[in-house]
Amino acid sequence: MRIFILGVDGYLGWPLARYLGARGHEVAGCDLFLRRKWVEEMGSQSATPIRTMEERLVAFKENFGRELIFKEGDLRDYDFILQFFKFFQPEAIVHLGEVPSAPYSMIDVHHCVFTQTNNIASTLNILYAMKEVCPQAHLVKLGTMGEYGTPNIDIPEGFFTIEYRGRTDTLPFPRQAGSWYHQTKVHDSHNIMFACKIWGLRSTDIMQGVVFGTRINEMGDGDDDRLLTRFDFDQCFGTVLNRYCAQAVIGHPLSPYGAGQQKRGFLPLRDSIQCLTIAINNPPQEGEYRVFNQFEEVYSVTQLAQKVKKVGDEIGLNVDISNLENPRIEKEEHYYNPDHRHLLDLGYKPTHDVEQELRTILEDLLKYRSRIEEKKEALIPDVRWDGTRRKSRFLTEVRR
Ligand code: USQ
Repeated sequence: MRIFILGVDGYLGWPLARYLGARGHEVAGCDLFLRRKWVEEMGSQSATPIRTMEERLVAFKENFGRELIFKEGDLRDYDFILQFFKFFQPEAIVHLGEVPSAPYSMIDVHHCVFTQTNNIASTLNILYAMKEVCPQAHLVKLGTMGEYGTPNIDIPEGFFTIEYRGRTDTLPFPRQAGSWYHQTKVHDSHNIMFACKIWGLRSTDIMQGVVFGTRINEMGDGDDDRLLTRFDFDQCFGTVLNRYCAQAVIGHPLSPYGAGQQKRGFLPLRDSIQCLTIAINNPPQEGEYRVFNQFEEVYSVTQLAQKVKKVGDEIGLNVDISNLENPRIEKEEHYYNPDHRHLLDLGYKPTHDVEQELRTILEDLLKYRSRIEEKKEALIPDVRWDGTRRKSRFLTEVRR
């Protein structure tokens, strides 16, 4: 299949390209390398020493015996997307090319407006380019479980049937996002659903939980360092469990925020790549907009801190947990019960052994301990949802 990955230089994009390349697919991708710049703006770096795209492309060819067709470009530039689609004629398009960080979007008005315009405009450009060039292609769009928020009822996969004043309909489940970033994904979902309805496009909107991990099940892992994906731990681009692992290897206490009973769906990186591939291999019908809730299991952030402590202590790290004042405005104790059947029905085999996964991450990160140590200040969270405090470095202009 000809598969186009938008955001191919990222945490998910790069391993997905490898996974698909190793399975004989023709892969093309684009990126503007903004993630590298944003992490630098946060005073941080990837714990894993990632290579330049030039080096990655050489390693890709050597490992998988085929080229990854790559172009640097901006998804806000309609003509760039249009020309690349015309050239490559994709059958599946995986859109991972958005700002992925809630805290980054909450820094100030500039970061908020940048996140919203970047994410929403990119998706609209992709939808229009699909309509013009490849209306039969399948858009796999990365959304987030955070679109739903934390309602006091079960969460279905996208839609639910509701009776109101004696009448019944199947409607999108209410979205109650918890950051400007999460709101962008809500807006994208509405725009994609509308494009499917009016133009007959087909799309899978992935409500993904929080991803963690350093590896996927693929050749090159551990053997060829040039194929490593990034691993962020700073307050904006490090997800909670990855941050815990980075904290554990440098002897920094793990940092559940507030009461620490916030629950989320979590999944290892290898499961995320497996699930995206399942979605690609099972496209929806023409005009169909469908939603997959993509996670392995629900945990509270305290349960996960305890798991990291257990595994860390077993390998001699002597891990402490120290709850921090919560910089976010969010429920710290709540009901959380989202469905996640669609991917299992299509053959998703979850990695249930989270502790083994954590052991692998910690062992991988121990090799790069000095890189985390060097940027450990970036672990400290001071982007607050109420906007009251921020370090002077965030006053710099948003990098574009
Ligand atoms: N948290 C802590 N301690 C930390 C960092 C975070 O307790 O050191 C808490 C947060 O307050 C939150 C939870 O952990 O309650 C998750 O935070 P996170 O930073 O891991 O994840 P989030 O901001 O929700 O965003 C991440 C990804 C985003 C994706 C989302 C999926 O960055 O791209 O959309 O996970 S979900 O959380 O299901 O919406």
